[in-house]
Amino acid sequence: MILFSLIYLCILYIHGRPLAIARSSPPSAQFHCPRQPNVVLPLSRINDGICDCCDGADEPDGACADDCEQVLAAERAARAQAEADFAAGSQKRAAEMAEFTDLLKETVAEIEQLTKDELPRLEAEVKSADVEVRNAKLSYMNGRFAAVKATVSDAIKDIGRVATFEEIRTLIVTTCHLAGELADANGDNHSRNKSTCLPLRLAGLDLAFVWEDEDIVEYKATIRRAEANGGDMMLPEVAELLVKNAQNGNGMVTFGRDDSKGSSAGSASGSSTSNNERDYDAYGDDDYHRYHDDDGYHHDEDDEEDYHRGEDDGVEGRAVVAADEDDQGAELESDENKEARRAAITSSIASARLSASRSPFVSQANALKEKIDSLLTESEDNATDGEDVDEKIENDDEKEEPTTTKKEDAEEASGADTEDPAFDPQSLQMTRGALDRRLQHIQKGTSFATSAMVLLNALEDDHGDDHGGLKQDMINLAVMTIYHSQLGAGDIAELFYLAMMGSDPSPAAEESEGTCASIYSAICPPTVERRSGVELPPSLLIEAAKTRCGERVAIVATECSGDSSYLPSSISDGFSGYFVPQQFSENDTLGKVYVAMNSLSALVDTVSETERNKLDRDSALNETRNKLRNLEDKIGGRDEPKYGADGELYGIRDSCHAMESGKYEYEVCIFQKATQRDKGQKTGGTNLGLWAGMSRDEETGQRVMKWNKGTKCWNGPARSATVYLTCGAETKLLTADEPSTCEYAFTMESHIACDDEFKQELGL
Ligand code: MAN
Repeated sequence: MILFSLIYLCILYIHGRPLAIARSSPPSAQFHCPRQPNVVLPLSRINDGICDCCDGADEPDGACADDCEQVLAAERAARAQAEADFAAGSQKRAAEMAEFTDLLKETVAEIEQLTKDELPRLEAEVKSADVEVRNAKLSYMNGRFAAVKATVSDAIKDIGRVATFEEIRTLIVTTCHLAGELADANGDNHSRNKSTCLPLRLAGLDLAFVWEDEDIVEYKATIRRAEANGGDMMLPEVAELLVKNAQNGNGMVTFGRDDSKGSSAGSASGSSTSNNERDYDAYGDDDYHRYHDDDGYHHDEDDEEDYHRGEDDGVEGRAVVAADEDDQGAELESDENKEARRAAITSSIASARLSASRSPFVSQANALKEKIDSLLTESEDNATDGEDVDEKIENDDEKEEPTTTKKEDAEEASGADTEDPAFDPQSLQMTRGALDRRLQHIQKGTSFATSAMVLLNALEDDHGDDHGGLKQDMINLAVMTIYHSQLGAGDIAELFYLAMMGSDPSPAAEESEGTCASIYSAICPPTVERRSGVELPPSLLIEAAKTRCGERVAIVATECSGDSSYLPSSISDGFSGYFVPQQFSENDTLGKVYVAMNSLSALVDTVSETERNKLDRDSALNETRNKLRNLEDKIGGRDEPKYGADGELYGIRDSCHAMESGKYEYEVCIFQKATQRDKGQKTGGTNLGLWAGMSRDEETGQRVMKWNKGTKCWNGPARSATVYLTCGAETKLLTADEPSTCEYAFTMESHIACDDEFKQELGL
């Protein structure tokens, strides 16, 4: 209260004489100015030569002039002003507080209604929408499982019974192989993981299991299964993945926890780089030859022997690696074991008939590339020698169609190549590019096949001695891998025949190795084999094989008959016996096998519908939550109301108040920041701090507003500002000061300070 009194005293001191001294209960020895009952002087002020009383009663007679009329008038005017200010200010204050009270009442009621009724209702709706989504996904999954089951039993009928384990395994691996080539040819990037056999992964999902931690350095993977009565994985997890893929259509495919990693997970665990990834990226570079011989494929007879499986179920002959693992019973696998497993896989793929059928193309392509490179280098050399090749290249560049690079004349071919008038660097580059692209397809095929081996080995390990279960899984996987491979019946028919031929190279194949004799000489004309009364391959594939033979045998004959010293002008399909796999088309005979899979779209639609509903429910809930937040903001929060306990700051919320002082203009904004600017400066300025709240001085009861954490003072504290409030009709800054460097003090009058305490203080 002392401060209040002091301020009031200041106001009432005019003409060097006090107008009144408020509220001082006079101690015994005091002097009362007779005309001014409120002016009470200590005795020391008597006869001190200063005229305190307006009539000079505190000094000897005649020492002071009597200016009581003036002083008392000013005192009356000041008091009248204070009373008027208080009347206006307190009225305004009361009105604002009443407005706030109404607002508070209304808003709190609304908040309560939302919190008690609407929010729980919406939350329940979201929850049940969630359940609906989950159920829809599960029913999609079950529908899919049923469709897969129907597909497999339709597709396989008795074939599964008569086909050997090894045949089924080969079919899966080769399907992956061709799927890799096809994916690369289509420029597919459906998975972030580019080297894993995606169709096999998806087939796994269709059977409710996923492979994880596939490692193409260590050639290992693990399996997680979802089973209704347990398993390592929850069925909803599988449902989630299946639905995601179904909804994405041809978009990004997802197949489990590790689908975002490269399949080269192992590269992180050791210093060795993922060789498959590197081979894939740099096919034809030196890296490639580390794992492949000059044909492009690595052969290792010993390893190959190790890898062969028993004819009937193949399980007895499981890779020696796995058997050794059991013997050791050790967690840590020996380096030899790893190496053996690696060798078993690489050699098995390299020696497969499918790979062998690519060998002539690979060696021919590499030879041609070398030739093209040397021609191009020579042409560059000649050009720098100042010959007219430059000009010729420029002219050629302008031609719309590249000219043929095929040598017209065998003599010329054996002679000075660079002087060949038909020489066209641009065309050579295109040929080289076409060769590279195909080599890359082939490499991706090898990657996928390797992946298939790794994944299938993991499956075998997972089954342990359950040979029957393993074979059943393999049959199911074969059917579904074919489905996901997107390969047409022609290619699948070829693979079926290849699988039925077994893994021992046929005499014909051995003879033709490295030559352009294609697999068609082994397959065509297609024959039917009967095993225990079952025809192999199934009739629709025989038809497809017949068509394929019809299309290809003649092409192979032409494409393989050319003189290998010629540079072809373009690389046609079938060049050196290599045909890019063909994608499943709408009228494909294989379509019949997979009709059940097409009946699932309604279930996917249901999932999407429930998801849309869930999104709607989510946004309704969010809307209400936002509404609640806004309502709470409106009343300044519920727990620590920013407008003060009685809401007195509500009336001046977010208002800014400025004044000039010295060479600066100061501005303080309620709930915002305080700023110092040079006079005339419109924007920017020095930050004196952010709003830090209003409190009451414990001793004086005066309202004090604070801003702190402003711009740091050079060699001093962060700037801060303090505003001392007193009652006034308007809210405005009265004084500005910097009592201590970078600490700013202001006085302000505002109606918000016109409360009952102030009234009492002034004795109004
Ligand atoms: C500026 C202003 C002053 C302050 C000095 C401190 O000039 O903010 O108010 O005292 O900086 O260096």
